[in-house]
Amino acid sequence: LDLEADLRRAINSDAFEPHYQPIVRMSDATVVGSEALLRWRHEQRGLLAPGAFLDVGEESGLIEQVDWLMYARVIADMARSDMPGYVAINVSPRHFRSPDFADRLLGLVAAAGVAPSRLRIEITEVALLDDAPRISQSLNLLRERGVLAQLDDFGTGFSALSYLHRFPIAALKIDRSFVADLNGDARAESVAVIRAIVALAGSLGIEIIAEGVETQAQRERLLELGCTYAQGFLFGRPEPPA
Ligand code: G
Ligand code: G
Ligand code: MN
Ligand code: NA
Repeated sequence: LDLEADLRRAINSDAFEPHYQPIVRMSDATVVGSEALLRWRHEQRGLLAPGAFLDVGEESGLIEQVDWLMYARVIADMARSDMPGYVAINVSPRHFRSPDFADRLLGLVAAAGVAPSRLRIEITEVALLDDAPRISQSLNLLRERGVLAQLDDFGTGFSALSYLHRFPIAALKIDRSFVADLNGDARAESVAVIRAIVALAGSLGIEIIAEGVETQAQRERLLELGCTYAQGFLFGRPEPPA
């Protein structure tokens, strides 16, 4: 079982497809956008989520090619159908090592006739640690053209607050581990972390998206805590574009 060899073959046969999960305004469940989530249609093993192959993709560097195939599919879906709001793609930190990442992405969007403001990118804090000047250059160029960035899995990494004014970040996605703790007897630490993130984001004009919202009780608690947007099984699972 050689996953790297399988991944190489899958790249040649373009065996990747996006699924989409809605992002909603929690107060009235209006869909404001979606996140595009990578799936691999593996010949023997069926449909694989990134957890099954992301490590191999990152270590081998193959994730860059996979991502470009994925982005082309997403942008084709956006051109073909009127998906509500924005679509957020996940961007591996590796991409910021290429100085032409932003131009290449903007080129795909322009060629498809898709408005750049319909696209967002999701990055993790790891990306921001790498090479700050180059990354802020890419993020600034994308923002100038209308492609906003959201910071994924926020609260789990270094969460250096200095990122937030050094880089143009439009939204923070609160990691689902904090949301999972918001039950009847919510753990005080998770509530404190969410409160702090909400206060910080509010003062910087950054949107908050809570991830992994599964219950009505979590939704109500998050609204009380001042979170505006959410993603999770309560509102919708990742689904093929149709
Ligand atoms: O849907 P799932 O739980 O398998 O997604 C797990 C993680 O995989 C996501 O949180 C995201 O960070 C990563 N991921 C999803 N889609 C993509 C993609 O298109 N490219 C990259 N590089 N990572 C992705
Ligand atoms: O990029 P990111 O790591 O945020 O990817 C989101 C992942 O979380 C996807 O793989 C998706 O399948 C998963 N997910 C989305 N909503 C929920 C949820 O409500 N609960 C749980 N446990 N996982 C979720
Ligand atoms: Mn994401
Ligand atoms: Na996330």
